[in-house]
Amino acid sequence: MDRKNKPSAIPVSPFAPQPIVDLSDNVLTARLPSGDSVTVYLYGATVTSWKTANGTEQLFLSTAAALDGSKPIRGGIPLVFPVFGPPPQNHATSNLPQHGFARNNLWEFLGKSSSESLGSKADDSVKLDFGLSPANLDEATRKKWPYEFGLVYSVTLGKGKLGIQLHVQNKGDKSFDFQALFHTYLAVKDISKTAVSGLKSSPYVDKVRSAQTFTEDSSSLSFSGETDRVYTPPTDSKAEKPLVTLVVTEGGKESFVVTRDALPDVTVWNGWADKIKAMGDFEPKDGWKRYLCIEPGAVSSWTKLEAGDAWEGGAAYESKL
Ligand code: TA6
Repeated sequence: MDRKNKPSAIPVSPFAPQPIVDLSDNVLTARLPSGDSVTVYLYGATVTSWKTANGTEQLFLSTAAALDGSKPIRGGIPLVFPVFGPPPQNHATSNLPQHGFARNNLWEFLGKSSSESLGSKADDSVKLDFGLSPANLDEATRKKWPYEFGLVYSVTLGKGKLGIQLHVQNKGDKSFDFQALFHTYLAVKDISKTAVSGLKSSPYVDKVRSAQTFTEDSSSLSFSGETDRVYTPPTDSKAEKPLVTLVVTEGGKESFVVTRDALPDVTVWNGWADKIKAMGDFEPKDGWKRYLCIEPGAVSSWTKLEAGDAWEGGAAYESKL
């Protein structure tokens, strides 16, 4: 039944402020009407900056990071694919560099889409898509990992939020195994006042203790030295919720909430003073005090992708600052 004097749909105002997206010199910047912004270098499709509406930088970027494509960018969100860490011997990835080739090759910008919002409400998010395939790799890299793959990486900037999603497609006629991880350098004011909750009861491989496996027994992990751990979901079903939501706090106050989808593992890393001193592209040298890597991934085993199949994994960071 048609009501009398039914209000007409609010037209989408052609003048509602829209996200601004700019690409020049292989650097993409996007800014919402709210002021939230993100910067992505097509080299490695590396997010190098994520700022919330008040202009606060949420990611750590070394001031000595190579931004000229000469080596992976130190900081922001480097992408790890198809192998995490130093590649194993006698494996299809053996000839690849540490953390694979996704972070040290030039991706393509595939386009943007924004969440149209009715009426005068400004667009409250914008999704940026980036692509990488063998066509983007040099011959030498293609020979080192000779598979027909297609990657689409989506970065979604929202109000106080950054979502990242990786879609992996096997476009060839033979299966391949891969690992994938987002190597996110979160900015913190002081690592000694920072803690992470949501890891309790989760097994972890501790690279600082000869890669032995332990079980996290604290509900809040704090930092007093080099930390390099790959956490996997709790095996005991009675344990706390599986490793889905992590909360980073600083001085007891929430700073980030990290959620993950189809990424069962998470690496927690801070190199501390000595490791960072030895990293030529990590500056300033006291910068170890102001970052914490929370790295969602699928890295504790290999994901096999059959010919023609696809896989997707994602994470979202919400700033509470
Ligand atoms: O994700 C942690 C880690 O594997 C650490 O062991 C450390 O090597 C870090 O990555 C940095 O690796 P990169 O190759 O970027 O120097």
